[in-house]
Amino acid sequence: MQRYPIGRAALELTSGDIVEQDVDAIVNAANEGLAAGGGVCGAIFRAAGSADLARACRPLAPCPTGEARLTPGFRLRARHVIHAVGPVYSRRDPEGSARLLASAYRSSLALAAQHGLARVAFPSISTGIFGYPVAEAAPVALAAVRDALAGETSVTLVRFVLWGEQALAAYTQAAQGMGLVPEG
Ligand code: AR6
Repeated sequence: MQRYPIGRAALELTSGDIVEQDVDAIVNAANEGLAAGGGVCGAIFRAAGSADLARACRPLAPCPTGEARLTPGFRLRARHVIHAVGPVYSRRDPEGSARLLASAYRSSLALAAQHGLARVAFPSISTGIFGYPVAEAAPVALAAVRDALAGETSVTLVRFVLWGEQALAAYTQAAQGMGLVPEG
């Protein structure tokens, strides 16, 4: 696990399963319909209780790409789930994809701040079923988080919980590339 101070907050990069995180909110890599899907979304629905989470999501849909919605966490350790919709990666429009991906992270952290939440865990949004290359997504994700943590916010911890060592390596390299210096 790597920990980077940013203003009065911290950014952590770790590998593991986001479903198990004991934080105020875990972020779901959602779809615009806020329906149960595969990947991290399927795992979150199963662990929270699919029927409860689906019932909470229904009135909040649709959630346009780049936006986020908050629900309770039900049976999860986390009290809340922030459902963020990243883009399906477009090879023809990587800049547009990056704008929407940054917006998904920004919207998630704005929602966390609106609700006074302190500790938020993210997966690597869009880099599974939505096909965003992780090496391209990592610097976009980290820059959006760094900018949000540098502003006025209740959020004191953002933890990326990455699925596998390859994703962790991509995010660690992106953090280095941005000049973030790990603690200790
Ligand atoms: N904990 C942390 N990360 C995980 C976990 C987990 N338990 N499981 C998978 N990942 P994806 P997307 C990683 O496909 O690309 C769904 O059907 C995974 O390795 O979950 O944003 C939704 O409903 C990858 O790096 O999300 C949408 O329709 C990352 O999480 C669509 O898929 C994101 O992969 C969203 O696709």
